Amino acid sequence: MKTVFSPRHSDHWLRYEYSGGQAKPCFEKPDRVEFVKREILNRRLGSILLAEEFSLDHLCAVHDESYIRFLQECWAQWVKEMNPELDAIATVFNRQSFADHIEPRSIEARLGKYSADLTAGLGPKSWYAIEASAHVALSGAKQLLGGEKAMFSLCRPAGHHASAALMAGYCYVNNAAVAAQYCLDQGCDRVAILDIDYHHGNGTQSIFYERSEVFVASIHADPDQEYPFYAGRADECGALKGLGANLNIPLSLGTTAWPEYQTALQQSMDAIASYKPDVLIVSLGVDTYEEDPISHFRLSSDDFTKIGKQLAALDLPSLFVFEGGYAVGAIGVNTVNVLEAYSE
Ligand code: SP5
Ligand code: ZN
Repeated sequence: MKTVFSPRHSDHWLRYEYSGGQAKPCFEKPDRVEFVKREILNRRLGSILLAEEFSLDHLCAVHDESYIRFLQECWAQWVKEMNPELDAIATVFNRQSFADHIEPRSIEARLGKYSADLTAGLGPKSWYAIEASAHVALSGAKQLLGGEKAMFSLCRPAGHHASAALMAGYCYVNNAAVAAQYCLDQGCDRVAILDIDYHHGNGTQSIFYERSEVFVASIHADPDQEYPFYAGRADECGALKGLGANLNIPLSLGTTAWPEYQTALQQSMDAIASYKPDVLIVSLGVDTYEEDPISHFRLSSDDFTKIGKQLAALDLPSLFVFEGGYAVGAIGVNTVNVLEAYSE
């Protein structure tokens, strides 16, 4: 299978991430995708293509225009009003609705309007990486619709925590959602998204929650115990026209190993098969790995091979979009283990 990549990912890096009341070195760092790329070359998974350029309209098809404008303008305004030596990050949040219709003037207020947490800041050139990551996803979708059986979009930054007008959890533009909407715009009737990142794909869920043309399934750590905490429960099934088109399978932290995971995977695949999508988009995070530094599932490297084999049995045109995974030593092996089932 072919991979799409953009070297522009390295334009995005932050000085710190905040958790447990502390500023720490970032788990989400540029190395991550370089390790994956190296493993793709070593194992000869297939050729690596550079992302094509696409119009911003494809991003605005799932995100508010004002939010995309904010992402583009943020750094320049941060430099004028705040400290150019530090990451642009929110310190105040809009949790009341009085100002919802207002585009705030100050960068502090804009950051707060468009952030859900402290783990999505922006650096000097972050926007270029964010835009390129969406282009990586769009290029993969374009190749898929052009007749490829399966594609891998090696996106960074990740996307699945980003909703229509909120950045969160290392995510800015929802790459999988942008790709799904592109497939619909190009003539697909139904798209399924399967999110197998350790964390619930709350951004993806929220974008498609009231729509029937995109079925969203997610297998993830129980939000009673894990980020993103405020979404991902089994009783969230979609609303209005989207009722029945959202499936959450939360699993317990600490105890989830292959037997439990395999059952959940099969359950999500059965639901996807009966939805009969034209294409499948897999939000592929490998932070379900037993040695992941911020996660608590117990999948081994061999288990990722089993995931790939099981998914391939769906026999759907499939676009893999890269999301999380922070055990950099094994991130390449685990990712390629999933994808290998699709190599010719
Ligand atoms: C794309 C993706 O995987 N985003 C994940 C965002 C997770 N953010 C919350 C992380 C909380 C980490 N707690 C760390 C405890 C380390 N001992
Ligand atoms: Zn994750």
